[in-house]
Amino acid sequence: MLQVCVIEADGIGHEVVPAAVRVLRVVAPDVEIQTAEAGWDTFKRLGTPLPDETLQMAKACGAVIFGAAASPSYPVDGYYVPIVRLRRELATYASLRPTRYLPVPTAREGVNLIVVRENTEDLYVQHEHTEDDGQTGISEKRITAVASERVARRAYELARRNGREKVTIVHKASVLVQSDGLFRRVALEIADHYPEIKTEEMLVDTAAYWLVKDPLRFDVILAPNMYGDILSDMAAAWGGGLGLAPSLNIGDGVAIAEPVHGCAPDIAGLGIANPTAMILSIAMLLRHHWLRPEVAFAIETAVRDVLYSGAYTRDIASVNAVSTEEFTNRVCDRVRELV
Ligand code: GGG
Repeated sequence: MLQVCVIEADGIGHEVVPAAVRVLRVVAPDVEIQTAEAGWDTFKRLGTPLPDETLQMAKACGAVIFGAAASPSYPVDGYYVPIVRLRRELATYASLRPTRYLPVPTAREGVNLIVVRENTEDLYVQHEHTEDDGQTGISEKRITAVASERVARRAYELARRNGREKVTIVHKASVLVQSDGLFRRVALEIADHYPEIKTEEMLVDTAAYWLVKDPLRFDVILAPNMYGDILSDMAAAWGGGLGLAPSLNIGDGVAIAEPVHGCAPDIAGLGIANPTAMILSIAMLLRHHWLRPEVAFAIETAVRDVLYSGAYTRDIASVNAVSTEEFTNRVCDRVRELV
C-alpha cells in the first residue's frame, strides 16, 4: 500500500496542497493519505516548526507532499526552516527542479532545463552565530565530498537516463577554493564516468548572466545548495513563473514533492494561488518515486491542455483569471478523460 504524508504548512500551502491532492485522488485512488503539520503557525502553537510526529509520519510513509513554509527573516529562538530540516532528516540529498516550456504567455518557448540542487549542506546547514556584540554575523558554509559525490552522480544518471546532452557544473571555486573547490573537483571526477555527456563548468555569476540572456543553452545544471536555490527561481521565470515550477527532493529512500515557490502571504486565503507547481510536483513523485510514468504523463498533459485552453490563474493573467478551485476542477476533469 502506497502512503503519503501531506503537509500543507503555511500561507498558500493551505490552498495549493488540497488542490493538488484532489488531482492525486483522481489518478491514484489507492494511495493512502496521512496529514501532518509543520511551519511557522505550528511553531507558534507547539514551539517547534517540525514536530517529531510529523517527522516520524514522513519517514513511515516514505513519500511527502509539502506545500510551503513561512520563515521570518530575523532570528527567532527555537525556529529553523522546516523544509530545509525535513530534506536533511529524510536524506533527500538532491532536489530536481525542471523548467520546461508551458503554453502560457509568460513562458519562453523551447526552454527545457533541469537544476539539480544539492540539498543537505552548504550555507543551509544553518550553523550561524554572532560575535562582536552582535555586530558580526558568521555562517558556516559546509561542503563535503560525500554529499557532492552523491548529488553529482544523481545529476549525471538523470542526464544519461533522459538522453540529456550536457551538464553544467556551477560553483564559485575561483573565490571559495576550499568549499566550492571541493564541490567542483568531486563533480568533475564523477563527470569522467559519463564520457557521452558533455560537461562544462561555470562560475555562478556567469551562470546567472547566461540564464537571463540565453536559457536555451542549459540542459542539466548541477549546483551546491544555495546557488541551486537561486538559479532555480531564475529558471522558473522562463517556465512562466514560480506558480508553475515543480520540484522533487530525492535520496535513496523517501521523496518530497514540493513547489519551488514559497508561502506567498500576500495572496494567502484569497483562493487565487496557482496550484500548477504543486500538481506537477506530484506528477514528479508519481514518475520518479512511485514509478508510475503513465499517470504522471496524464497529469502533465492535463495541465498543459488546461493552460492551452487559456485558463490562467492571476499570476499568469490579470484579466479573466480563474480561481485555484476552478483551475483544479478543469485539471481534474481533463485528467479523468486521460486515465
Ligand atoms: N516550497 C518551498 C518553501 O517552503 N520555500 C520556503 C523556504 O523556506 N525555502 C527554503 C529552501 O528552499 O531552501
